[in-house]
Amino acid sequence: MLINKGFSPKREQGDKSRIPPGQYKTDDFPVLSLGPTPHVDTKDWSLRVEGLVEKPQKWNWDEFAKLPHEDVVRDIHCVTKWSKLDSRWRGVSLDYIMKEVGVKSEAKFLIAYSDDGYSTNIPLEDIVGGKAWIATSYDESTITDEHGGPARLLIPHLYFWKSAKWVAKLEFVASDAPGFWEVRGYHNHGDPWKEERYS
Ligand SMILES: Nc1nc2c(c(=O)[nH]1)N[C@H]1C(S)=C(S)[C@@H](COP(=O)(O)O)O[C@H]1N2
Ligand SMILES: [Mo]
Repeated sequence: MLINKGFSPKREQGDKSRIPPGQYKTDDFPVLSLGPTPHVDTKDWSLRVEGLVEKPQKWNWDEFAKLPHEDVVRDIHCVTKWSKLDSRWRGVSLDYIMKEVGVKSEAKFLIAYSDDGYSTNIPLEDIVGGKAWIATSYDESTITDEHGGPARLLIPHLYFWKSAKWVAKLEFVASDAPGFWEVRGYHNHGDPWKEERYS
């Protein structure tokens, strides 16, 4: 039997209040991908930011590494019902990226595109104000291929399918356009506290 050194009744109570309805707590980090895991080398990776922006940008890995990174510790929640508390990431905030490119006032949604053909849509109010990052590290190491390395979107307050792995392009648009899972019956928004699982 495993003895959890950190166990205390109080702590367990606190954890419970952090698990959204219908979810269970796991200490694993399950992998959920559409297809085979791509390997995206840092020398081939870039992030393009375009659409309704004043100054479209394309950062390669070395350029992106120079942008201000923040440490982020957040709970994450997958629609397949696992929740993982205090996951530790490092990344560049979408607030910073949006300021750099000058997102126009007509823009209302972000569509994120990945190297495996995946996409997902997020309203801007869910990415501004310290809610979303382009993560380049997990648990103090580089992000592994299966978890979306070298860089993935991280939007911890929404179900984890919104956190696009192997992210390659961010497009700011005026009208919403459902992404890969959203056209296949997943909820358009995906708030775990409201159990916005399927539409
Ligand atoms: N590019 C891409 N991003 C993706 C996926 C995918 O298949 N491709 N799967 C999504 C789904 S459904 C989930 S639950 C999470 C899983 O992330 P993980 O494998 O790191 O746990 O990634 C999301 N991001
Ligand atoms: Mo998922």
